This record gives sequence, C-alpha cells and structure tokens, in this order.
Amino acid sequence: MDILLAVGTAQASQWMNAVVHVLPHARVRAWTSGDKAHADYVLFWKCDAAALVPRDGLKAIFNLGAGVDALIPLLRTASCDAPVYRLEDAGMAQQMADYARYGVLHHMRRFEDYRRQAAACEWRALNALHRRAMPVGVMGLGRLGEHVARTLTADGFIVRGYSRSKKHIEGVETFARNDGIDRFLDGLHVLIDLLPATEDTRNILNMRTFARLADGACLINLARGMHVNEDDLLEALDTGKLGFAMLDVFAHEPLLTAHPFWRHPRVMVTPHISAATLIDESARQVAEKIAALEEGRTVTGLVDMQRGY
Ligand code: OXD
Repeated sequence: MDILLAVGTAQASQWMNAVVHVLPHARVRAWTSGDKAHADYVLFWKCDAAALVPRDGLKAIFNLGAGVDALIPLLRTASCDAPVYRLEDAGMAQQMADYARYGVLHHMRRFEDYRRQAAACEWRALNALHRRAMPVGVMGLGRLGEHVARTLTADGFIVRGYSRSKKHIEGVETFARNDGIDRFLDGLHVLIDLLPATEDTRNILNMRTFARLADGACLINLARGMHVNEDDLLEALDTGKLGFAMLDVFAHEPLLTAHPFWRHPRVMVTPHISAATLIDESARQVAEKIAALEEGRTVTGLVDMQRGY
C-alpha cells in the first residue's frame, strides 16, 4: 500500500515517524513537488494543493487536523474528488474542554475583575457568580463541542448547545438552527464557539449575537476567526456588553502586532493552541481507519463537501 504524506509544517518528520510506526507494511513517502504517482491514501496538512492532484489508485484523503476549511478550496483547485476523512477527537476534545473550563471558571470566579483590582492594589471581595445562575452556551456540537458541553454539564453548569441539526446530549438543552438562534443565546453568561467554518457561520458572532447575551458576558472562541465580526466584538467589549473575550483563533494568523486584540484590557489572546494535534494518537486513528476501509467497513468522520465539514 502506498501512503503519501503531505505535511507542510515543521512537524513533517514527526508525522513520518509516527505513520511508518503505525503502518509498518505500507510504503510511506513524503510529498515533493511534481509527485503525481500512485498513492492509496494521502495524509494532508497545510501543504501544497499540488499534493492533492487526482492520482492512480487514490482511495481517500485524511485531513490531519480538526478543521477541513483550509483543505476544501485546495481540493477544488486540484480537481480532486476523493473522499475526505477528518480527525475525530484524537485527544483534542479533552484539551478543548480544559481550555473552555478554564475560561468559564475565570468568569465565574470573577478573576478578570480581581486582576483589574489588583492592578490598583484594591482589596475588595466581589459577589461571586453561582454556576447554576450563569448559563453557558456551546455553539457547534461536533465531537469537540459535544465533549465540552458534557464536561461543563458534569461540572454542574447549566449548558445549552446549538448546532445545525438537532442533537440530543443528556443534561444539555439543545437548539437547532431551525429553532432560531435567539432562544439559545438569550441571557448566556458564557458563549463558547466550536462551530465549523462555513459560509453559514461567517460573522455569526456579531453585535446582534452579543446583544442577546447577559451584560458583561464572556466569549470564548476556540473555532475560527472568520466567525467574528471584529469591529462588533471590540465595540461590545468597549461598552461592557461583553466583559471578557478569550480568543484562540483569528481571521489572520499569526495575529498582526498592530492588532487591537493584543492590547485590549478585556481580551486574552492565545496563539491557536486550544487543542494541539497529538501526532501519535492521530496517526493511530488514521491507521485504524485505513484498516477499516481496506476491509470494506464503514468509517466515521467522512467530510460532507456540501456542508463543508
Ligand atoms: C485546526 C487544528 O483545525 O489546529 O484548527 O487542528
């Protein structure tokens, strides 16, 4: 079996070692410019569209990250119509839940207010928020969003979930796009974004969205920067409609030095680290899926090109 590894990041050699380890009987090669040769499977992350050209024997492409939004236009450029599988969790859900939980606790215990007070050497206890009185909303209930919603529910928070189609998650009040977004948003104290990046979700976090939240609410964006209308977010923070934003993803990454988010007193910026891809675990998952495909078994994580995720 021929595996073509097309990884355009500094971790390419780590991926090579991991893939060789989990697929010891396969011929694994790294993509180089001009390679149009036979491959059964292409494993792709942040590489050149030319690696995706239709090739002899190609059965599937594996996206070696959570989001397929960057891959889809490259497939179009390369005129490739092979099925695409995404990574499912592979250790990312726990990391997302850790990040989200940190943000929710930060908000509940008013650490942002204490940080400001401390800067002025002000010793003053504030009324704490109570977890049952500060509903948390998770937008996007895929593998990652569902895990975050379940984790926060288990922590005793009142959690609402929003997704394109109706999902049932024990203990979570769920809303589908057809129900309208307003009932989901109304009065949320924390809004966590884990939506996929599609044309439907572009700019979904805008002034209208923020206006429905509780005053001083917290936004945690773990999904994509293209979801945020940045001017609206800055205005909502400046007026106090939003009290705090924890942002891990941006429309343009790395975030430019001049960007106001860096210096905004109510924004915490992290450099797209909410869930790192765990290479060994991910390679194992890909190998299991390849084995299943080879045996004609059904494999989950197939990307729906029409929906875009
Ligand atoms: C992503 C990732 O898709 O880092 O953002 O996996």
